[in-house]
Amino acid sequence: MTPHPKSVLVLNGPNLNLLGRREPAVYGAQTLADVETVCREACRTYGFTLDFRQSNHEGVLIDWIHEAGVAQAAGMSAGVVCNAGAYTHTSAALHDAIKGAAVHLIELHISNVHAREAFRQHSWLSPVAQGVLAGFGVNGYALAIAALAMQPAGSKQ
Ligand code: CA2
Repeated sequence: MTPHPKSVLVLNGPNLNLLGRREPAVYGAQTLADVETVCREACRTYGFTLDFRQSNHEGVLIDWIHEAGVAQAAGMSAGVVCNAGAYTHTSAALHDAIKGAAVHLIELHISNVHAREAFRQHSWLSPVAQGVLAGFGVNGYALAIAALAMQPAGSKQ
């Protein structure tokens, strides 16, 4: 019997709905709809289904991470790709949610946060993420989905 395809949840945090409309020198000209297309293609390549979401609200992102933990425990989710936007640098609550839900989560940034202002160089997510990708533009989302595809089944990495 063919196994049910696993889903990948791609979470986008505050202000990412503005992508492509402001600050193209930092974030490029592609919109969030273009990012969704990049993710959809990558998911098709690896046989995942895509669940693509954006919220400007911390609590909503936390609820979605809890949901992903339940889906992962049921064997239905390959993991989460999360661009938490500026909450990356401020949110102990997101740190606790990722840890509590025990999700495979890849932290993603479009820009190279380490080459920018000092406040962007601390992340509350990195200590509880499986890995971190930054500075590859919107193609970083495809790289993150590839990384989820390469993790061994049942891996706790
Ligand atoms: O590089 C990234 O992907 C960031 O996560 C983007 C966040 C920023 O706070 C992080 O330090 C790095 C900002 C997302 C807001 O995106 C905008 C896009 C266009 C115009 C204004 C904001």
